[in-house]
Amino acid sequence: MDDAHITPYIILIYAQRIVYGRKFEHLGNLGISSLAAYLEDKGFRARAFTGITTDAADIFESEFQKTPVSVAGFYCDYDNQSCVEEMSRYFKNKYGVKIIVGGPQTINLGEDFMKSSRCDFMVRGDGEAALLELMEYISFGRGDIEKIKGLVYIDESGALKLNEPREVPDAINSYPLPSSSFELGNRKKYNISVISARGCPFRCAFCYEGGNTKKLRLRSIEKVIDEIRRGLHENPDAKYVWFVDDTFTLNYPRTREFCAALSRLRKERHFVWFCEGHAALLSKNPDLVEMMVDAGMARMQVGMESGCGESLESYRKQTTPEEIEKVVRICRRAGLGQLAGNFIMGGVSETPETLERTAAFVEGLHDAAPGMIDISTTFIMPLPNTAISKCPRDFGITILDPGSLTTTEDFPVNETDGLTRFEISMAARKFLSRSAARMSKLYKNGAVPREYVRRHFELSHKYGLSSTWYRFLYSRDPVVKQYYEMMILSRGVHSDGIAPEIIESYYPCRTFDIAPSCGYFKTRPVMDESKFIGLERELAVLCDGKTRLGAVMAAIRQRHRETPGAAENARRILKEMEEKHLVIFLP
Ligand code: B12
Ligand code: SF4
Repeated sequence: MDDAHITPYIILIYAQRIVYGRKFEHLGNLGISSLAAYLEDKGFRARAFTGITTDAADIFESEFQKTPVSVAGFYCDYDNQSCVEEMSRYFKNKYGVKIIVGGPQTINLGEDFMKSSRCDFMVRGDGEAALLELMEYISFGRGDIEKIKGLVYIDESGALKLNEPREVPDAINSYPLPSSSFELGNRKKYNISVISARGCPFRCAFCYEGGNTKKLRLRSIEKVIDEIRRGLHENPDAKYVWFVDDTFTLNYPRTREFCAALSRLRKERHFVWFCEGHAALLSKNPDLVEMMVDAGMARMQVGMESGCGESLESYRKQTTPEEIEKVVRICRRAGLGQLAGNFIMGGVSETPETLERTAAFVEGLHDAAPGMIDISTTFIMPLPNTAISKCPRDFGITILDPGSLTTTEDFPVNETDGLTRFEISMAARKFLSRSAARMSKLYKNGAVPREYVRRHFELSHKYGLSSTWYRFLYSRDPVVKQYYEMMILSRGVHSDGIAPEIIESYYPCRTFDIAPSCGYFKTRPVMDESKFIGLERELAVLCDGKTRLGAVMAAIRQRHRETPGAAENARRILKEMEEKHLVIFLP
């Protein structure tokens, strides 16, 4: 085929390095998949790839061998900047393609990055229109490079050119829907990410959006629902929709309308969803949380950041510890499965005293809603244009590694006037251990309702949503694990949920290995003479999941016909075993 007839082809890449302590978090990158859909709609060939660096290099190579690729585009954020720099250089040297770098971190990149990465262009801000104009220019020589807004490049004289910035586009509703058909890699998707609005009206001092977003732009609910429907259709294994909006709950009437639309869609195809909420708004609208839970919200994240009111104020978080606590109680009442809360370690004027207050605050949150809250920590990231990166001293912070080259999320890049980097790093570890100790105590004391334990097993098994409660407590207890897995996978039930007239037709089934040497958890009985005795031992053997309760009881009555009350005793013991998760009833 004549070159003139070959459709220009761009591969857009979001690549992460896999470093110590990190697993690849597969959440499709909407930035590049939206761009791929946009360019395809305009007649270009465009594909998006999200994955680890080595896979990205292999995919590019294999595509390049099949079809001439003229452009490689990279998504660049704070974290993958150095890998974009290297990949860009490598691709340029090996394939000679044009290289374009976009994504949030580009506003911080200039001449040094362009020269070392050998990239040809950088695009700042929303990329749709700029990338289209640039592709037209690169592929067909159309347009004027100096007039492409938001573009950064090095001109023929070797000088860095910063074109006029592009206005934030409002017309996001007219963008075509992203589609898996424009993605490379053939990976099965278990979740779908969707954005229902771009931008955030808040101005939090540590957050990229807080420093850079100019305005909130809402997409039509109809369009978002169409996108989810398409995503679910294209990915039959996906059961979890992740709204990546900065704050999903900003507009009360819209959120309400959204919930109604999501409930309707869930009747066509079952799924659960996640979103980010703002504590100030949620604390004033408890009914909103109820509506969201009813519409399938299984997990929500609320930016908690600190347990100290004055720190939240310095962060301009526009919320208080009291409001956060109120939201926790609201979520509990509404029956939310998982509430994620993130806390900044080594943030504004952090000292051992502020850390202590935040740790005590978290314990209080766990007490208010045992089994519901997933706590995580983060360090300060000097993201471009944020209040903290511009004036760290105003926050009692000193940035020691602005390029983030000495951290992989285990170590901060800053110190505070009260804490060194090592102290902050250790403080995060201690903070999480203390939260875990409180979780463990609540669990062992029976404060976590069984329904919550069951729900966390269900969220993990059916939707891939494993909470810290599930990972570090429930699933580590072999008996509990077996019990709830049988509940979820084999429709096992607790006898309280069975009508008395039919209970004898159910099959009681033990949830542990009968071998004496199996060596259970310290708290769990092993099947030897000393620990499992009398009727309990007999029941453990009889409850094999193959014999109906009626027959089990008949056997007990027969064996103990000389002992008055043996059957009642056996029923009581069976109930106790059930409470210890040692027996479950199967239909
Ligand atoms: C979903 C999400 C994630 C997901 C998926 C990653 C992703 N980027 O999609 C996960 C959970 C993996 C993630 C992780 C991280 N994230 Co994140 N994440 C987001 C979030 C909430 C949504 C992203 C999104 O879909 N946006 C919507 C799309 C349409 O916009 P966009 O991505 O910006 O893309 C547009 C432009 O940037 C541009 N563009 C993008 N790529 C390209 C490429 C080319 C060639 C061109 C021309 C243009 C272009 O055009 C796109 C369309 O208009 C954003 C916040 C936000 N509102 O964007 C934070 C955000 C991107 N994350 C951020 C950060 C800091 C991180 C972490 C470093 C946090 C951490 N410590 O773990 C990690 C880094 C990765 C890692 N270590 O795994 C920061 C980035 C700031 C920065 N300067 O880099 C943001 C902005 C959050 C914030 N407010 O601070 N994140
Ligand atoms: S932390 Fe959340 S609420 Fe604050 S500016 Fe960032 S996205 Fe908006």
